[in-house]
Amino acid sequence: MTSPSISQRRPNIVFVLTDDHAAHAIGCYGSVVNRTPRIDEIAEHGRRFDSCFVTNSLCTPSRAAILTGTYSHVNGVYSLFTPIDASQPTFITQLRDAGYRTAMFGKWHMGHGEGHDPQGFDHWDVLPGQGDYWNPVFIDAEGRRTVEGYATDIITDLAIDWADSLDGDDPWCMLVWHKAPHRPWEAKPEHRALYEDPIPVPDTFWDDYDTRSVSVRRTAMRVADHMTIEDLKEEPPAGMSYDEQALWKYQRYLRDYLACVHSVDENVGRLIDWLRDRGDFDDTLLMYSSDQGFFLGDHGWFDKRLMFEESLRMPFVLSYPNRVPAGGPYDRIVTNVDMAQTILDAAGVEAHDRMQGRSCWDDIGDGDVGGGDTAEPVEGFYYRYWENDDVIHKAPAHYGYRTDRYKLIYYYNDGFGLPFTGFFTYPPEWELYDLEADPAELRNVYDDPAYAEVRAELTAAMWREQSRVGDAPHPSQPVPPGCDDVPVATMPDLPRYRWLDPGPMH
Ligand SMILES: [Ca+2]
Repeated sequence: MTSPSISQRRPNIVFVLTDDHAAHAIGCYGSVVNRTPRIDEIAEHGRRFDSCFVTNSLCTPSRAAILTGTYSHVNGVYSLFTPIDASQPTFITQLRDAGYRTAMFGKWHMGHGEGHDPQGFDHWDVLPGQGDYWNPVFIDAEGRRTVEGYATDIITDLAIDWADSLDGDDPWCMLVWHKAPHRPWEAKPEHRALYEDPIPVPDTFWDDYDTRSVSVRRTAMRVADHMTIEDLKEEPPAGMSYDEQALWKYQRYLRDYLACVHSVDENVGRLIDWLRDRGDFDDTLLMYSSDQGFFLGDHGWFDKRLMFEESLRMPFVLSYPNRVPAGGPYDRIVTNVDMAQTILDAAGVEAHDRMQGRSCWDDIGDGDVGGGDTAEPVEGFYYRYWENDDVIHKAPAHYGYRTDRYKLIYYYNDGFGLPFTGFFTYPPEWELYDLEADPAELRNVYDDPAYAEVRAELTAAMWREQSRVGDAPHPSQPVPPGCDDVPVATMPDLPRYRWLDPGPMH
């Protein structure tokens, strides 16, 4: 890797990450339910990633993957209940070692206390756990305090105040990581009023799950059946049929969700305006993403966790006008594991040897800063959701492999005793989707003889990719034909329920 020339100023970096913001609730991704002019503005001046995916569709594990540039089985953050060992190398520690000043504001959600609080930051100021929308408590190195106001505004205020307080020319990087638009979607009243009109209902809202696995049918993430009074804020009106009530809940859910997004968009606009006022917009790497996607009534669901597109796809837009020519959508597959190395490459800073991703900087930057070799596009990526059958969402543990056209999923339905997983195991099941013939993923073709060859190829490709990233297959999965020579990783030493194993994690 070559170093940047001395005349090139290293970029300041602003990374805005939201929680559960689906790409299909962003204007530039073609949303039919809302508009987000300020997030779109980043894409207009830079690039929009159309095939950015999460490798474990859950908040805490995705954050750990983004920071460390590694998969869950390497960073040890499998679920919501496996706090991070915050001493791991991250893109933040790499930047700091290279002279960057670093800060973190907002939602951390990877554990608190010794060993789990943020590390590698000159300054951090975060919400405890999920945090509150209104008058939230913040934790910093000094302790806890309550800040009056609305979380999305406050997080932006804290970030701007910190950067404005810096003297000198050394570059800086700040993470502006919002709680919004996470459940329970407590919006500002004036924003809620913007979404009172009936919101379009997704075509798949009444999905009957025909041909889909029992594993998927068991999930407790249906708008009609599993939204709580805290989500809905009030009981549905009396006298409604089941279907009418489902639609009422959908409207209520989307109204509040989109109103929370509205505040996010406004605050992204505040950051853009602030950067422009400082004369720094063209020379700043400004990124917007979310820790995963979200079901917005698609397949009748809310929440995430599954490999279906709405949950799997991450919105990701970035601008850096002095180095990234504004271009069309970037179509190649990238994942949250790739973000750390892409950021480091943009800054001309070496990645840590342990990082498992690939930088796509040479595809989008002007080539003068990073200097790595342009990477060949990957054929597919590996995914694994570990939090099996938790008591609330009942989502199955599974792994899978997605290419541009196909998606193979193996539901192994086993929690290994990981904290907060269910105690039951269920028979393994497979799903296979042809995204070209069936973009809505309504037809599982795993048992369709017409797909036998595709199925065999994908099963082998997944086995190889799982091996390449060092993860272990579930013992129930047979070795695919032709894969006898592929090395199989051993299972990592998993954290378990405290009473099952009082050992390493707690
Ligand atoms: Ca999330």
